Amino acid sequence: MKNPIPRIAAIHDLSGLGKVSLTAIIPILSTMGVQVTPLVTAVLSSNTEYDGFEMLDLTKEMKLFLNHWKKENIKFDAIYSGFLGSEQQIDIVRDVIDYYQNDDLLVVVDPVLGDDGKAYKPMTTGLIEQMKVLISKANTITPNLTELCLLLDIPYINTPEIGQIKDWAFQLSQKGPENVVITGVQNDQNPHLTSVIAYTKAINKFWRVSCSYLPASYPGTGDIFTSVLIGSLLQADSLPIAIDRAVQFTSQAIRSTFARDRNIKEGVLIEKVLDSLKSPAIISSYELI
Ligand code: PXL
Repeated sequence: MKNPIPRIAAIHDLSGLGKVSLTAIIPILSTMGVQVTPLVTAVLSSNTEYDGFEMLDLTKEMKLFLNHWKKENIKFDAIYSGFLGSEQQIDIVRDVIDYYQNDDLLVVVDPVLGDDGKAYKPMTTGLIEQMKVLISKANTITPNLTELCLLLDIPYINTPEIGQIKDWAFQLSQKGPENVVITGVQNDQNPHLTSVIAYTKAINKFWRVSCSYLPASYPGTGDIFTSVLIGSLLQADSLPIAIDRAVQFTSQAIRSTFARDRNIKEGVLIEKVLDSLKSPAIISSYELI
């Protein structure tokens, strides 16, 4: 039977201090009318930006929890994975995708591997190789430029030309995903703008959504962006409109936080702007490129 409201399996960690992963994903998707069923990868005292955080790894429990789910007759409309700490966890995500596969399943993989040209410390070569396999099972992926370069085995360039980025997006789509959404692209013509560049394979079209750039980098904004993107796709918005809503919401959340004297590690104040997600998409600044 069809779910009365869309249900998503969210495979992410739960961090106490600092708004990232499930503490951002659950309120955003609930506000957008989506039921989140978490498969928790780890529990942390805070996000990893804080010194001295404590962490409980749940890889072993994830397998047990998934075995329990398999005994219940549930159907997912979407699966969403983010930061994964080991090759074993990536294997489990592949198992979740294979088990719940159906013609309408939306599979979104945020291939969290690095930023600013560098892989994050815990990322091993093996984990990057496994992530390349995982993205082949996704409909939609949301890498930043660093992650795109790691997935394509190419050297990192900070501000590539738009033609180059389009070519890379196309190359990633050839590995499997229908939609490739590249986040945090600096505009090569205007340093005051930051853009998301995307490619939809089925209609062979490239999109750009831009917003003004603020000089601050908060943890969790990638999770916020991808959650709104998914909520919008599950409301049957087109990809460029879903990106537009995600860019607008993330930018509003950053703006609601930016002018305050607050520790950056705490992330952004999504509760200030959550209600804006209840309105349908307002059009819209996407461009066909
Ligand atoms: O995706 C952001 C994120 C998720 N999980 C943990 C993090 C962060 C960012 O800092 O520390 C534990």
